[in-house]
Amino acid sequence: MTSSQNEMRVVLIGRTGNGKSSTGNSLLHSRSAFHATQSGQSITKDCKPGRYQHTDTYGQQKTLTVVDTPGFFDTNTAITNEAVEKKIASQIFEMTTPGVHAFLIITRVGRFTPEEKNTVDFIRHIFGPDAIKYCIVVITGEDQLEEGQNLDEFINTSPALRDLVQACGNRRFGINNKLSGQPLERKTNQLIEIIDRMIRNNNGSYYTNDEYQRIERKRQEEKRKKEENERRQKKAEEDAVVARVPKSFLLY
Ligand SMILES: Nc1nc2c(ncn2[C@@H]2O[C@H](COP(=O)(O)OP(=O)(O)O)[C@@H](O)[C@H]2O)c(=O)[nH]1
Ligand SMILES: [Mg+2]
Repeated sequence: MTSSQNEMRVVLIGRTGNGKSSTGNSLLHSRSAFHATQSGQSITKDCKPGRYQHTDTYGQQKTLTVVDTPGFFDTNTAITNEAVEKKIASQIFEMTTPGVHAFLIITRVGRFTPEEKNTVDFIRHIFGPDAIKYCIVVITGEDQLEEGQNLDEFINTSPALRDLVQACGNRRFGINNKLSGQPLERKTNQLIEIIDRMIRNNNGSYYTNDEYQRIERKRQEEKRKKEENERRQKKAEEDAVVARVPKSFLLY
């Protein structure tokens, strides 16, 4: 098993207030890894990673990295500006190198707006056309579904949401982040299983592109230079010790 199979890197994307930070906390078994807020205001303009050691039903461990993002796709805010978009994209690249296993498009029961359908275009624009194969629509506020309504019935009430789910290969998941303990754990385990299944359908691999490969090459080059410097420094120190030893000693 390669180390990449022991890792799962997930990015949360969606409008502010849709439940990104809450879903991130649920996945990380934490209440405070990310700051969730009632106000619907975007708190930070930076991405943030969180980590959790996940054990699956077979006892296999993997490091789950979740990257929370600011409201990438908020309308009418400065965040949609090209420069900010680029900055957030570069943070996502840095935090998920060498690639992303899953983009979770977070939407919310009762809050879905038709413009959110454009999220897939943003993802294509930033990450490339194939990134869509790594997307799952996660609908938070499952507790707010109407009495007797299931998730698919809810999805079918909005043609735009149905289109979004279809664009994501019908991969969708409902979650209530207000749950806690075992019921919440069952939910997050199900979500991780869906991600695992998607990874298997994507030839067991994560999404990567030229930008990731450039960052990875840069990292490898920096690592090589650091090791080379350490080697040089060690050699210089050893030479200095030898130089300090009286010559007569070295003869014997
Ligand atoms: N009822 C309910 N509220 C939720 C759920 N998920 C998130 N929230 C609430 O929705 C609000 C916005 O959530 P937050 O995670 O900050 O959204 P973000 O802006 O996308 O990061 C907070 O008050 C959360 O407590 C959910 O599944 N059910
Ligand atoms: Mg948030």
